[in-house]
Amino acid sequence: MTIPETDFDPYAATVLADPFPHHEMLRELGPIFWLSRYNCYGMARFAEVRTALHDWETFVSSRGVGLSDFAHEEPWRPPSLLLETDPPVHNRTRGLMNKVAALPALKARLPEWKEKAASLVAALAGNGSFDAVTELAEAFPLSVFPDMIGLRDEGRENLLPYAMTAFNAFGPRNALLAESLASAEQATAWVAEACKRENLKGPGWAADVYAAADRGDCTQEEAERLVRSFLTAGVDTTVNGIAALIYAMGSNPDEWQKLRADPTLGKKALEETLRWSGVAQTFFRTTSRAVQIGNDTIPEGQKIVLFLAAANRDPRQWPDPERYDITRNASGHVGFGFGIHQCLGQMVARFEMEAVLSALLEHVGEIRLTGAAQRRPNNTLYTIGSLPVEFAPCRISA
Ligand code: 4MI
Repeated sequence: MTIPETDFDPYAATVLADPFPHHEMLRELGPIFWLSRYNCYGMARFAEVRTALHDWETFVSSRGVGLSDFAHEEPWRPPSLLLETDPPVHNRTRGLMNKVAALPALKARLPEWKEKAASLVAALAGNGSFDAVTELAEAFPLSVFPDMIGLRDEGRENLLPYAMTAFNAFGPRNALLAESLASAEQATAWVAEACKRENLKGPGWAADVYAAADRGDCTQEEAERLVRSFLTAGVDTTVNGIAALIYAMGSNPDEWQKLRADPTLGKKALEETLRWSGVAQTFFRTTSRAVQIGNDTIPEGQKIVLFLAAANRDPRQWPDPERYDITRNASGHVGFGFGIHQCLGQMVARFEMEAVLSALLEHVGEIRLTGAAQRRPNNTLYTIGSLPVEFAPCRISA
C-alpha cells in the first residue's frame, strides 16, 4: 500500500473555522490519501474529485454522502430519495424533481425576486453598519423560497436550524453534531409536519410534487420526503451563498468596482463566487467495488471524502486559485458537485444571488466590512454567522 496517510482532522474546530490554509497540504499528499482519524479515504485534487463524482456506479450515494455508512449505521433520519440514492431509484425521483424545478417557472419569478432584493438593499444602503447575514443573506431567501415551495407560514424559523443539523450530520458524530441534534429536535419535528400535503399553504413546488404523485410518478410517502429535500437543501445553502457573495465583494473591493464599471461581468462574478467561497466544503461517497486510483487499489465498501472546496482551488486546474477574480472563467467548478447528483437547485441559488447582486449594483457604491466575519462552525458548510458591513449608497439620494 503506497497510499499516503495523515492524521489531519478536517473537523477540528480550528479547521472548520478556517479550512482553506489546510487544503494545499491535502492536495499535495497525492491523488488519494487515508485519513487515519476517521478511517476513510480522501481526495482533494480537482481531477480526482470530478472523476469520482462522475463515476456514480463506483462511488455510490446510497450508503450516505456523509461519513456514516448506511450499510452499517442507522441514518439520523430516513434517507433522502434524491441525495442518498443511486439509479434506478434516483433516475425516477430526480426526473420528477427536475420537472418541478424547471427553469421557465423559475425565470418567471426573477423580476419579483429582483424587486424584493432591491427594496431590502435600498433600505440598508446609507444606513450605517448592519449584519449582512441576518438583514440580507437570511432575510432575502426567507422572503422568496418558502413561498415558492408553498410552505406554511408558522414556524419557518425552524428551517435554518434544521438545515444546520442536516449538514452537521454528514460529518462525524462530534460535539457539533450532538449539540445540533439536541437543539434541533423541535425543528426536525416541524419539518416533518410541514412537508405533509395537508399542511401546505397553497400552490408551489411542494404541491407540484404531490401532483406528480397523483399522476403515479411516486407515492404520497415519497412525495413527502421529496418535499423535505427542498427544505433541507434550499435555505441554508443559498443563505450562505449570498453571505459569501457579500463577503467576497467586501473583501475584494477592486473586484466590486470592476463589476460596477462593467455589470455584464455579473454572471462570471457569481460563478467565481461559487468557486472561491467553498460553501459546500465536503461530500462523501462509498465505493461499491474495488477501484484502482493511480497505482493503488482501494477496496469495496470504503468511505471517501471529496474536498470540493479544495478542488475548486486546485492550482492544477485554476491559475492563481486563491485569487477572487471576477473576470476568470470559473465554470466547471464543483461547488454544486458534478454528474448525476449535481445540485438540483443550482438555478434557484444562482437566481437568488443574481437578484441580490443586481440590487447591490443598483443601490450600493461601496461594500465596507466594518468588523470580522464570524463563522458558524458546521461539519459540511463553511458558513458565515454574522458579517458586519456598511453599504455606501452609489447615488446621492434626493
Ligand atoms: C447537497 S445539499 C443537500 C441536497 C439534498 C438534500 C439535502 C442536502 C436532501 O435532503 O435531499
